[in-house]
Amino acid sequence: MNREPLRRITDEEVERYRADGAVCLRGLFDRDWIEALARDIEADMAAPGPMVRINTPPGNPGLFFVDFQLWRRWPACRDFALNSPAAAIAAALMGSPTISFYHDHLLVKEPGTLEPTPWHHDQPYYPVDGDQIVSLWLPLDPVARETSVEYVKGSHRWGRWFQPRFFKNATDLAVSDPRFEPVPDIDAARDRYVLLGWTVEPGDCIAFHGLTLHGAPGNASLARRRRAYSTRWLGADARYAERVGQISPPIEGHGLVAGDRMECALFPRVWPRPAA
Ligand SMILES: O=C(O)CCC(=O)C(=O)O
Repeated sequence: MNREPLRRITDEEVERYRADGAVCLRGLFDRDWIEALARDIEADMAAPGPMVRINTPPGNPGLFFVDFQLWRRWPACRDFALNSPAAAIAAALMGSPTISFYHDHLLVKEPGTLEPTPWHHDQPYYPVDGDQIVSLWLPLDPVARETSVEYVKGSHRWGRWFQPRFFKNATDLAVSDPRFEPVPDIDAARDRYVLLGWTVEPGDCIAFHGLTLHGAPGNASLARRRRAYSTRWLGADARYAERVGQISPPIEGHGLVAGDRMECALFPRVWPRPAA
């Protein structure tokens, strides 16, 4: 498995991440990563963790399966968090001297799944303030543009925070913040926004900022699964922030207090690489 990205992250990619809030990065992870992660994902779906969510109502076709914190339970996911090229990619995109691993999020849409991923952005779900928060969305299957996640270009720079919602039924999480406002209905006005989205292959990843609005359709393909392993990475400016109410994922036991750097056993520093 490659420990460093298979190629250098270009200045143009860094600029796209910073200006657009989302960038597709091609060909950074070798097949061994994809196969090892795919094995862990099958194991997790057979024996999910305590935060699992099934977003498909009984009787609907397909399955929209979501789980978190696989890295705490499965070896390849743990290796990915601690030793994969992802930390170097996050550091390059955010220009941060240090990176800590925050959490992972598995999203599987089996063939024929109807349920969309509602439009949202991630940071309001988290007890994290700061600008250096990036997700790497890693597909384990080829994903066509029409099945892939879409991003509202530049929305990470709107200075707006939207109310977090459960993916299932798009109901609000019980968390409030004076900054929160309802998520705009992007689908009702798609021509008012520039929407970014890509056809992707295993080995690619899409990097997006914690405040970039994104959403995805169901998986209309009847032949292809859509498995994605999405991981969150924090830079040096990220700080623990107390939130009143429900956060997601509900990671407890870290011992951090407001204003702390997001670095502890549960959010390990992974960049620079610890000396061997
Ligand atoms: O895979 C999806 O449908 C959505 C991904 C997502 O919301 C995320 O990675 O934050």
